[in-house]
Parts: sequence; structure tokens; C-alpha cells
Amino acid sequence: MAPSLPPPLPWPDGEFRLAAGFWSPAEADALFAQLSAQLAWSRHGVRLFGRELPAPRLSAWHGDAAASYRYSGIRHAPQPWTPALRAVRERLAAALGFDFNGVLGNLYRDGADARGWHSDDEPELGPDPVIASASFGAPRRFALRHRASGRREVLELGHGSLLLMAGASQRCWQHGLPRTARPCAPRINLTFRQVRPLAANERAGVSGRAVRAMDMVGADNAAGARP
Ligand SMILES: [Mn+2]
Repeated sequence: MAPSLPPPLPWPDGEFRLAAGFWSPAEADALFAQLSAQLAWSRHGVRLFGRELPAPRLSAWHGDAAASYRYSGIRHAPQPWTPALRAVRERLAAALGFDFNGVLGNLYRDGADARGWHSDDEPELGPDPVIASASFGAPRRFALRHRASGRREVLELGHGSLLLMAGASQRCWQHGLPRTARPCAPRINLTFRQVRPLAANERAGVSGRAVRAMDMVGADNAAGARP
């Protein structure tokens, strides 16, 4: 997919494409100002070992009314699209030939704001989701590690960059945004997603990890790939 983006990075088990200047500096400046002023930023909680703790970043979930979404163990109803989010969504749809129905915004206020290792693998996203990650503001180092081999990679996601993650990228890799001790201005990251309606067993409270594990067992058995 995405012939208008650079070719995939030469990594196994997933499609990663990075377009450093997908938005011009002037476009990125305007988007950063609009997004920081207009999104429904709040400090969400993350559920960790049964306790809810404040996340080290501000977040906002916007999207179509049906795109209810759960991340970090907590369900969020979508806020409506803002003009800036709608413009980014339409630009992505034109370039990628793929439409998204929701977007998770994260605002990293300084180098102490961060995101731990995870994959974008919530059951609402279905298997092998397409994730378009747009960055505005200060550049930050985006860390990746391959689940099976432990191979590590680092990308710098700069002002106006677009990182496309597709194929097995969320099944086979984890990613995170490490803290940094050096002075760091704010960064906004938008990850556009296609959220599908939940099946009954998922609505009934089966955890995302359990569903994913069941999906993987089924897929591996079907392919004969795992003992
Ligand atoms: Mn993520």
C-alpha cells in the first residue's frame, strides 16, 4: 500500500514507512498550533497491576461516533472531529488510499512525558491494523523492539513527519517513546486508526490481551507455524 510514501524500512515482520517531511514546516507549524488549542486534552489514567495511575502525557480520542475505543485498559467515547483533525485525515486518505475513523492524540509536554513499551493491538483494531502516526513539534526518539528476536531500532520522528505501520508491525514489534533528560519542547503525536465494532465476547469484558492471544493461537495453528 501507499505508493506515495517511501519504500518500507528493511526490517522483518511488519511494514514501516517513514516520510520525514510529509507536511511542510509551515503546514506543521499551523497544525501544531491548532491541535494544541483545540483537542480535548486530558490526563488519562493507565491501569497497571490493577491500579489506575495518571499517564505521563496528555491524551485525546477523537473520531466517528461509532468509534468507541479502549486503550491502557480504559474505554473512551470519541470526541468529534476538529477542522485540523479532519484536514489531516483527508490528506492521509488521499495519500494512502485508506480511510481512518478515529485518532488518538498524545501531547508530550516535555522530555519527562513518555510512553512505555506496547503495541497498538487492541481488539477493536482487528488483526494487522494500519496505523498512520503523524508528529508535530519537537522531534523525539521512537524506539522499537522485535518481540521474537529482541532486535532494536530507533527512529527520530520530527516536525511534520508521517510513520505508517502496517502488516505484522503490531503483532511482531513493540514500540515506545522513552523519556529524555535533555531540554525538550512539546510534541504532538496523532495515531490514526480504523476501529471496528466489537464482537459480543469482546464487549462482555474479555481483555484485549486474552483476545489477541486467542487470535494468535488460531492463526499459528492454521499456518502450522508454531509447535
Ligand atoms: Mn502506540
